[in-house]
Amino acid sequence: MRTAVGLTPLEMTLLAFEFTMEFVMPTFSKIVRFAFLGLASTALVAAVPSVASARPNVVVVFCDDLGYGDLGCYGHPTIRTPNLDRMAAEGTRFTQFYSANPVCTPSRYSLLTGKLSIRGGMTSKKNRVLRENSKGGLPADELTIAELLKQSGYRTMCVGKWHLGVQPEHLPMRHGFDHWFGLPYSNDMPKQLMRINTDGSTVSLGSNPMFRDDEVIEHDPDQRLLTERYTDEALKFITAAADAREPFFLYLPHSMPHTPIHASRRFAGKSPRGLYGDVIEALDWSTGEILDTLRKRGLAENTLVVFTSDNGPWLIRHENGGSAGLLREGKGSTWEGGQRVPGIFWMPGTVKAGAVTTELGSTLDLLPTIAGLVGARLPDTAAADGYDLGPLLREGGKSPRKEMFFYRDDELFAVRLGAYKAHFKTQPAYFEPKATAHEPPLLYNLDVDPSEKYDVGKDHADVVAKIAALAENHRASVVPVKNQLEELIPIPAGETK
Ligand SMILES: [Ca+2]
Repeated sequence: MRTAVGLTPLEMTLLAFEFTMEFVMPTFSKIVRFAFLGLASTALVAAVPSVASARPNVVVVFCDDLGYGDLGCYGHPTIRTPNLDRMAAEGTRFTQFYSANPVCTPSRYSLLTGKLSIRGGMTSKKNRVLRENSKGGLPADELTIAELLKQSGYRTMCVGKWHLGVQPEHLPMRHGFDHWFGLPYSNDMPKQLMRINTDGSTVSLGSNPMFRDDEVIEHDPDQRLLTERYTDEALKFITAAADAREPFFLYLPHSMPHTPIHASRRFAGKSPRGLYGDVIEALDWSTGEILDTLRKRGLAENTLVVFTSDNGPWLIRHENGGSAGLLREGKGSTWEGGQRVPGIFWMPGTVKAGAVTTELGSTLDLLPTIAGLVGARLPDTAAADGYDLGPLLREGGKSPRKEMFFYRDDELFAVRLGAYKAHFKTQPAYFEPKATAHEPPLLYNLDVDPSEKYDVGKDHADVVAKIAALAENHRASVVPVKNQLEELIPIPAGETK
């Protein structure tokens, strides 16, 4: 409880005691005075929830198809994002942060496991993402952030879009999450979720099902309310964990701004950017609610919050899709606009405040970074493609990440090393069935030319050779595994919308 002057009763007592010591009893022994203050301070610490010594909480806010250029703090001229701008001002903002893949399913696999999707069979030319009738999904033997933290005694929850498989063994509850509230796949897939029974027969769970834990609780939810419902669930989870004084991990993969986009009455018609702006401003509000709740509960300094996106903007949706800013192309492509996304890290007192880093980072780095933060040991086989960004976040300086591998489905299309990115193959995100091979590869200096306009390969044969060797080494490290995206369950005639 705080008084009108903002002090707790214990702080008032201490102040009164200070006054007595300074002005009423100036001859009182300083030794006795300090002893009393020491005892009183101990009592004060005990009266406030002990956050400094508790294990750090982790919140990952993961937008769907949010582009590099869609936030105020990333230069959008008309979308207002005061909460995310403040989060960036109080934390560290990356200008060269990458999602691990230009489409949903492989990107989500990589965030949770710290591995490129090729290593888990979670990418395919045949189906670029998991379907509502896919047999496969997130393999059981993968270590996810949720499993790591659950093993360390954390409460864990997924709120939002999963998109890592629809069979029971692929859902969040089997991959380290105590609870789940949300949709199993994208909001533009309002189709029959198909399940395989133990006897091999199949059953439909109906169209666009909303789950709570392992149960379908409704169908075709009102998409205007998704962001607010997810936020409500997230705040309830944080509050319950705070009440129980238990460390927690919240994974919040929003359904928005993946099309079809929708905004509630509270946000609709408010943004000069139109409906897309309304949707982003709702996501900004949502993140602000989470940060405010952490502040109010005294958890701000003990909670890492990460805000990022699963891939670049869906440009073929025109005004209903986002912006990659000055980057080339968008979702679905291995040009920078497909994978370079906003990346904001916040943990006051731990993550450097007001920092803007041009160093490289990726969603692949979240698992090792979180393991380092909470002091959990990662098995040698885990997070094969991730780095611990902890020292960079705490102190600034150089990133351990010097390279980035860009996959289109199961093929390595491009590799970045330092400032340079070589494209061995290119293909527009959509409407072009074949890739173009480049020999020698196209080479861009991304520090100088972030829009990938000027091929400088002929002037830098040494860089091209170095990147080609890195690509060869990487390819040799990939062990073939069963593909999870290719097998589909037939949907009975008449059941497909
Ligand atoms: Ca996406």
